[in-house]
Amino acid sequence: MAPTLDIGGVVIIGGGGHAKVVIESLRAAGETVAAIVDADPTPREVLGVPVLGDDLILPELRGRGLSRLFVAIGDNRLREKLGGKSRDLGFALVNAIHPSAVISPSAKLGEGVAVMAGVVINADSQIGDLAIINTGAVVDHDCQLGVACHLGPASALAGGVSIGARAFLGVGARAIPGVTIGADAIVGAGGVVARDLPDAVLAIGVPAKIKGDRS
Ligand code: JB2
Repeated sequence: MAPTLDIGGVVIIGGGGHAKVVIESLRAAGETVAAIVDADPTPREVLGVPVLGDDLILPELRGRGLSRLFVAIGDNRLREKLGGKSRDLGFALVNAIHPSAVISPSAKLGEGVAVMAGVVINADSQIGDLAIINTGAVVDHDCQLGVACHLGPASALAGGVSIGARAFLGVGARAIPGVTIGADAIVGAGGVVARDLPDAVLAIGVPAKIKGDRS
């Protein structure tokens, strides 16, 4: 365990690729990142942030006064689970919002949300807790995004789109106005959702067609 920790700094869960982008977004927003916990507790640094151990050290970190945390895990279900566990331990889930993102003042963001560089979120859209709005994604007006969903880089939602919990849109995927994408659905890279998708399906192509059932 490092001898000194910035107790105002953010604890990051996960030390992989997603964590790198999150760390740089937090720093760009003026935050300090104090420590990482990772399932692989091998002592190391990720972008200069020490990996202090695995999730078992979270209570100790909380006891040392660290109270702000971000779950930087790309897997939607695991991120949702770890977000709940962190709250149970008394951590507050902070948002990681890159300063280059343009977010409407009427949009509402939950907690533990990642909004990466170049994102646009327009009027009256609502983003659920632990969602990832990845680099360059666009969320037009009046969209509703569920808990722990993930919009991949350069994906785009037209106005009034609803996305269920833990759904994932791959890089460059798009959705036309007003469609609903069910919970746990996956839209493959570049896919265009032109009609509603039920829960837990895999849809690919232009227009996106259902190719699998994930339930
Ligand atoms: O339960 C866990 C756990 N499970 C895996 N607790 C903690 N504390 N850490 C966990 N991990 C760790 O998450 C792994 O040991 C690994 O270090 C990290 C996942 O790293 P990886 O680079 O494989 O995935 P990622 O989640 O950082 O990034 C994925 O999602 C992003 C959104 C990738 O698909 C990226 O390409 C994508 N941009």
